[in-house]
Amino acid sequence: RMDWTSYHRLDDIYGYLNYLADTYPNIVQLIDIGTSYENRTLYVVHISHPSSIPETKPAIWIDAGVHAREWISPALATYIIHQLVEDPANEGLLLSADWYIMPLMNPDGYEYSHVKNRLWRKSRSETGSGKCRGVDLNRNFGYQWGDRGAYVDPCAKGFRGVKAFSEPETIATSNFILKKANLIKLYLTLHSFGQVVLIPWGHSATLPSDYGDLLALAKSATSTFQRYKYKVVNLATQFYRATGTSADWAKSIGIKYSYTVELPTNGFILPVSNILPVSQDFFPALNVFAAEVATLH
Ligand code: 0X9
Ligand code: ZN
Repeated sequence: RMDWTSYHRLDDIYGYLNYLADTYPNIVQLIDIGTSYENRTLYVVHISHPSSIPETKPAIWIDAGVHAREWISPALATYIIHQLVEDPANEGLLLSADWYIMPLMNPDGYEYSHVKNRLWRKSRSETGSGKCRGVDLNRNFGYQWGDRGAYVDPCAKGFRGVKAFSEPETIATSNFILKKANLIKLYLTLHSFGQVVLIPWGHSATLPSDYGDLLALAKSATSTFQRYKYKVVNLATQFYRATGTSADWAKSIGIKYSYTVELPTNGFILPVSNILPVSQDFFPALNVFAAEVATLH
């Protein structure tokens, strides 16, 4: 039904999500949370144990495909969905937590990167009369929006949009997360590239008061990796400052553990032979994350 030996088009990915929801209705719920600028459905896959009483467990949110060209990100997200749903060996992960996984936050940009411009980053919305399209969805979230590392120029790769949450993709995502905010204990956003786990804040060099907890959990999670070595660093002081990012917003609404993951290796165009190794290497970290959120409840 799906494989991790090639990068799939949006229709394939959405077909697979629908197949899972039809085949495993007691585990998978496919939630339509809105539509993109070009009217594509925005899906969140809710995965829970069949014996779970709804909305009682701590939840883990994972999003992917925020930036169109970072194809390894949705590929890993679909791999995680596959493992959680289709491999009974991972039942424990469903007992520890509920999972909300959004494999493609930016479906319009993803399709555009397949058919027109492989290195497209942003969404595809049109702003005013200018000829440049697209908003950087990772500069459009409504916390400390519109400051450092986020651009006013619609032609910039880091264009922040005309206001916070100006884009249908960021509004739909944030509204959904807000509805579940009391349950979601871990926010993970998958990007590429760099092999690094990034800890808030990204907008300012101040560290959150529980920075030590975030650092410890990230170190413990990345210690499961066998093949690729990841660093764990603070965004603003050890990476680069940026405002309006989804991970800062998630932290700001009270989700304790909020991380941006930059997947391997050293370019946006990652050969298909890497998809499975990157995914298999990453998956065991979820055991560490799930075990921690289970204690927060
Ligand atoms: O710039 C981004 O949005 C992310 N990197 S990427 O190459 N995937 O585009 C990193 C965002 C991390 N946040 C901050 N630096 N504040
Ligand atoms: Zn990115």
